Amino acid sequence: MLRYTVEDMTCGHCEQAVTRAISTLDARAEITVDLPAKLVEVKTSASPGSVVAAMREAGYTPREVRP
Ligand SMILES: [Cu+2]
Repeated sequence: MLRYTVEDMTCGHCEQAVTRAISTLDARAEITVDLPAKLVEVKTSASPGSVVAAMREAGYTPREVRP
C-alpha cells in the first residue's frame, strides 16, 4: 500500500483528476481518497516512482507518507 498526502488536492475535481491519473497508469489499481485529510492510498503493482510521476503530470504534488 502506497500512501501520499496531496496538499493541493482541494476539491472533488482534484480527487477525480488524481484518481484518473493513477487509473491511467494502472487500470487495476485500488485507489482510496480521503479528501478532507488530503490522503491518497493506492494498491498497485506499478512502481512508487511511476505513481508519483502520474500525479505530478496531472498537476499535483504528492508527498509520500512513511509508515
Ligand atoms: Cu480541485
